[in-house]
Amino acid sequence: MIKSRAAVAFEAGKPLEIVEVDVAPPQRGEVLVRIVASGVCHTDAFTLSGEDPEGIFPAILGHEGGGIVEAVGEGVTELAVGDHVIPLYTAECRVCKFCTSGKTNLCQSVRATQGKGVMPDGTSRFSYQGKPIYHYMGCSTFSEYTVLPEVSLAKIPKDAPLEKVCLLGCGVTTGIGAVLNTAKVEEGATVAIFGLGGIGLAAIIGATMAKASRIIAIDINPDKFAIAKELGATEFVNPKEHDKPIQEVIVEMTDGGVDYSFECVGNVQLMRAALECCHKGWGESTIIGVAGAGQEISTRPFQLVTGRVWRGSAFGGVKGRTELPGYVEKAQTGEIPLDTFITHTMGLEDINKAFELMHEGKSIRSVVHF
Ligand code: NAD
Ligand code: AHE
Ligand code: ZN
Repeated sequence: MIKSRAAVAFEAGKPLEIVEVDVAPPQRGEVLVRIVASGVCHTDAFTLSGEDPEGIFPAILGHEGGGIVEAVGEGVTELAVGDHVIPLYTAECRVCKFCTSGKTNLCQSVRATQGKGVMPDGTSRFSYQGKPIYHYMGCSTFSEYTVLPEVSLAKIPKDAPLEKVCLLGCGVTTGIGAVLNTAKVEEGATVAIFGLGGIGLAAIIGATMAKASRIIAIDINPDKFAIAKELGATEFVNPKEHDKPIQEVIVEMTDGGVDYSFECVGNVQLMRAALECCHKGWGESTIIGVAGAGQEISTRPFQLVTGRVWRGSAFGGVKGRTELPGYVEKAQTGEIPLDTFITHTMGLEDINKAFELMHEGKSIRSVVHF
């Protein structure tokens, strides 16, 4: 057992508490990682709110981290002590039906136990005062030390700054990947992006990489427009400034609708608007936002009958172990400007401030340093 400073979510809706937890050694196929830094994603706040059907407490949240391998369990073959890694909430085992399908990044090798807050053997490596603390999304990066299956770690070059490339563990990769891998936006296409947090802004980068002709950035918080513009958005829409439904506004702006839209908020009404602002006959809408328990999407089936397509994207369709090193390289060359996303940094003791800043709409990404 080792001691680790961690921010524990003891109960839904309560601030995290910084305590010293016990971390058991990595078992067969597992790796102990020292987390150097972790971004705070809206999904952490979503689960903490109690809205996540898979939310389980007490747990150590966090899934956007960067760290260094501290120890490896028996049978670990591709990672060694000292390797730099990014934890993956979407594992990549390379042998399951999903990994070998060539159709999805949704590896299922550890997904069932991950969703129950435990390691593949059904137990937790974390405990506090002798009682188990659950893992979260297979990552638990709000802890100085965490344990993950080897298949849930992408090895990255040692010269990549972990306090920046940690953002590739979720938000930035998700937004870019949704545009390039899931929607496969092509040169000249028109794009609407709903929600300009870490995910939506990264989707703007993806649309810029794809050479979209118009990138319409939509948010109810106009403070987000400046960064959206810096990243390549060409038009800006605040739904609060319009009386008519936002899908009608976008359809009018684009002679019948956009080629591609992305919902990056997690609001089911907005998901409908994002679909319905797509062009008849070919427009495609990708849901990235995560909606709470019991929420459902709806639209007239006629929207689909007349050629619009509704799809979703998890981790941008990216296979983490294979593809994340390429994203890290793009960050290293400046093609993915991670600095633009990091609006705040703080020590673990101030992690609750990161949630406050997010809820107040003041941050894009807060990065917690250990
Ligand atoms: P964020 O809080 O940083 O940003 C959300 C943005 O949406 C804010 O700028 C906010 O002002 C804006 N917004 C809120 N209501 C709006 C409305 N009605 N119309 C327009 N804009 C509105 O969040 P984030 O970290 O960027 O995450 C966004 C969503 O993506 C969350 O639901 C998160 O859980 C989800 N997510 C999904 C994946 C995935 O793999 N599918 C990965 C990461 C995050
Ligand atoms: N646990 C929730 C769903 C949460 C969800 O949709 N998670 C996204 C990643 S959000 C990252 O910030 C995802 O990739 N899901 C795919 C998966 O396998 O979890 C629920 O509704 O139960
Ligand atoms: Zn996330």
